[in-house]
Amino acid sequence: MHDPVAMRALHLSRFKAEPAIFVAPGRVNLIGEHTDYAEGFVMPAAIDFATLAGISPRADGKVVLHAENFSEERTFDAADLPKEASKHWSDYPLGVLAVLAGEGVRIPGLSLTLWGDVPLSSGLSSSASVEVATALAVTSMLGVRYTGSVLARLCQRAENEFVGANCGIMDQFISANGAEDHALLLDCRDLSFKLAPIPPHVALVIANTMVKHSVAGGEYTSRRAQVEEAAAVIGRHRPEVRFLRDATLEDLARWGSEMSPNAVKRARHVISENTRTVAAADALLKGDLSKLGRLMAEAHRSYSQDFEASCVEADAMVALAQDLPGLIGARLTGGGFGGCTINLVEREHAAEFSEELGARYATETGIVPQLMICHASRGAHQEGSLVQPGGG
Ligand code: GAF
Repeated sequence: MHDPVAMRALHLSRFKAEPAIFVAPGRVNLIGEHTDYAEGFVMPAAIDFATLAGISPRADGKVVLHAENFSEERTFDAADLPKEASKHWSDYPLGVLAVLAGEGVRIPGLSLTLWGDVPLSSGLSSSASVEVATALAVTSMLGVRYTGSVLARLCQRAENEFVGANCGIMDQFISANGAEDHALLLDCRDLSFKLAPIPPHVALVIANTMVKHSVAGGEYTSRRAQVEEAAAVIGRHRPEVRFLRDATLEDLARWGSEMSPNAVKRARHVISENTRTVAAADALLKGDLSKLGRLMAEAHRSYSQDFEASCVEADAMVALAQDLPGLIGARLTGGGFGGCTINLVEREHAAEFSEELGARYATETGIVPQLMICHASRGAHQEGSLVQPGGG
């Protein structure tokens, strides 16, 4: 688990300066996959795993970035920061600095230590947590205060415009705005959201298939293109439809023949997933956990069969969980093609569930998975402070 005392000691010994420390969590998405860039709904929760950023000003005009996870330091001139990514971990903090600079923020000399325990390439948004931790650290040092929504947009732009990954808003938004013990139903059109409490007897059991996931990969991009193709075809007939958020299954039945077969399947997933996500939030708010579990099962089927974003290992992880004690619902979470499944599990069974699922998965696939029993945690904040960037 992340340790602010260790972060302080690390930054002090490396930079001989007292850091202010910021925390930004990773996330797990309960339901609502590949709907964010279709201006639809998602329902993620922030998790216990996070990136910590220690920051202090420097008088020499340098920006020094140290990533403890990679035991590596990079130094730049604050007045002449890179304008392009170099496929290196520093792209994420540099992307944030580039976007802030583009917004007219003058980037001063600073030392930034980054350390995180969000498993990398696992679909738990380690990149978003680095971006949000960096953005909050830098803006706080400068005395600039952004709302959580603005901070999230800036970080999404860092990823889209600098890193070059065409992601939506979900990951950065939940990292900035997560709330302890709550899932967050986000309307990705206007960034309005509703918090839904996760009952104390429910644990979030995250099961890492150990199959590497990346949003920078071609599959994420091609799925997004197919979703956009479907929206464009429907929009030719109903110009008010610019995103699949506004399309219906009837639209798809009428005009699907004008699309590629893949676009039809991807659209069927996105349109039905939007409906499921809103229904899932309603079920959670009403305490109807069996309905929530059924919706998660449907969501996984749709993600696997229509969106074709699952993989053999993730399908196995979901199937193997089905008859284990305490399971409420299981599905592949995040951008797809590997990564983790999310299992909502009765807390009293969570330890036994995790152990048994891990053993079954190892026997079936020959891969030793990582099982994490998590709870929904608060979004980005300064260590020791109760204040969050806040919604709006
Ligand atoms: C990744 C992206 F970064 C998100 O924006 C979202 O599209 C998700 O995949 C799929 O729901 O995490």
